[in-house]
Amino acid sequence: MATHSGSAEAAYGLARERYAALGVDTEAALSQLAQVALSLHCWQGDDVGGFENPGGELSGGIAATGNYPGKARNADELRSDLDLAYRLIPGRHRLNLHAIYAETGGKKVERNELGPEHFAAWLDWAKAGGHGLDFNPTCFSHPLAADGYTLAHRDPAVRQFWIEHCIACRHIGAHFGLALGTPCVTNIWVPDGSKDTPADRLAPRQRLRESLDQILDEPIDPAFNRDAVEAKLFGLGSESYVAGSHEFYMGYAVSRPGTLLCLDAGHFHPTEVISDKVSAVLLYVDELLLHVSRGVRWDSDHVVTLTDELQAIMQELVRGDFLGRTHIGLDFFDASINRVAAWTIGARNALRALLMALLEPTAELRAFEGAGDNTARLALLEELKGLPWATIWDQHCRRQGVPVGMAFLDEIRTYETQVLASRA
Ligand code: RNT
Ligand code: ZN
Repeated sequence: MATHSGSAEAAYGLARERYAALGVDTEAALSQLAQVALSLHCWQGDDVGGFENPGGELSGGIAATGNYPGKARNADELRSDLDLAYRLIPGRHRLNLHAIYAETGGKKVERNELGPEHFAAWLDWAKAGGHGLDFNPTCFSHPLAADGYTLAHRDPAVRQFWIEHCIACRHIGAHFGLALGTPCVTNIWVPDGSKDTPADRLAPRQRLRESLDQILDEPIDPAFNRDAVEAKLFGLGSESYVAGSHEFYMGYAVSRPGTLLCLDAGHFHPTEVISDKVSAVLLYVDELLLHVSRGVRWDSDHVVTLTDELQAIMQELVRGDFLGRTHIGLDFFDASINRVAAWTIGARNALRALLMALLEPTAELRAFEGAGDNTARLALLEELKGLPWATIWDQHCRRQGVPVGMAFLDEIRTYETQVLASRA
């Protein structure tokens, strides 16, 4: 054991020297990394089911495919699964809740009547575990969302219901922010769109704008709650038109100061990347919410892997000094693998990519670029990919008291046998 940790320390020492030779301080990178809180999405734990209507159908143009055993059936099981994921992810992280994860004690509570009391157990749990909370109205999987429209619906009564739901959610968010001493980001995403070519692309957008204005009318102290809006390109059943497109929400957030723009990595054309949008958008909005996800063909919700784009996103946040203006959330739902592993693998990858970015000699790269030496810029960027960043990552895991390397999977396997296997 002593020899093992001795050799780990020695490996770290050598890796640290390699980086020091490039002018990179690995200790500074590790302390910065330790301060970044990811917002883990609760909905990976139960395939976006929620507890409002057990066994209810997921709608809104999103789908979780797979039937891996052990899905959480209630909030206690979901919290237990989350606790394990947090024990396997270095650092202290937030939880991103959806309104359908309310606990109403078996009583039917309409979504426009939800209040902080329906999230009391989540709040206690967050306090005990040191997790900040973020929140989302659930404008799908509901009879009043069955025809694919909510805030942009042509029926004013349907619109009103969803407006009231979103207002209730902002209040719940503010309650979380006040209670936990860290602002809650409440993110509005609506599925509104149409399968086939609409004759009127304008009217639903006008209605969506009007609904959002009503929702955001009441000022709330940003120390407690911050509002974000999330665009999408298309979904299942909204292939031809989505009212809340990128241009729609970009314009909305810019024209309504204080509104955060949410960029979901899976909500653009397949070759369009959000890494290139960060520096453009942050010229015009104060803060960003990211839904770090991975699109594969038509689907946008695969577990985050260590792709070029994930690295590019994190590089942009570090190079632009944008970490203080960016809330990093994860958004994927894969029901074909162990769900705790999905969270753990995705979150660890996001942090690994962030570490790689923090280990970059940005000043030197910019000096090459400034001098017009693009040859050296390319050479150094490629050299960096082979540097021992994984050794620095292992050191981070050790210091943060989480498993190093594949050892995290052993803990998940044990949990699978002892806990998940008994869930019907
Ligand atoms: C859907 C959006 C949205 C959802 C969650 C469940 O396409 O990405 O963020 O994933 O609200
Ligand atoms: Zn999203």
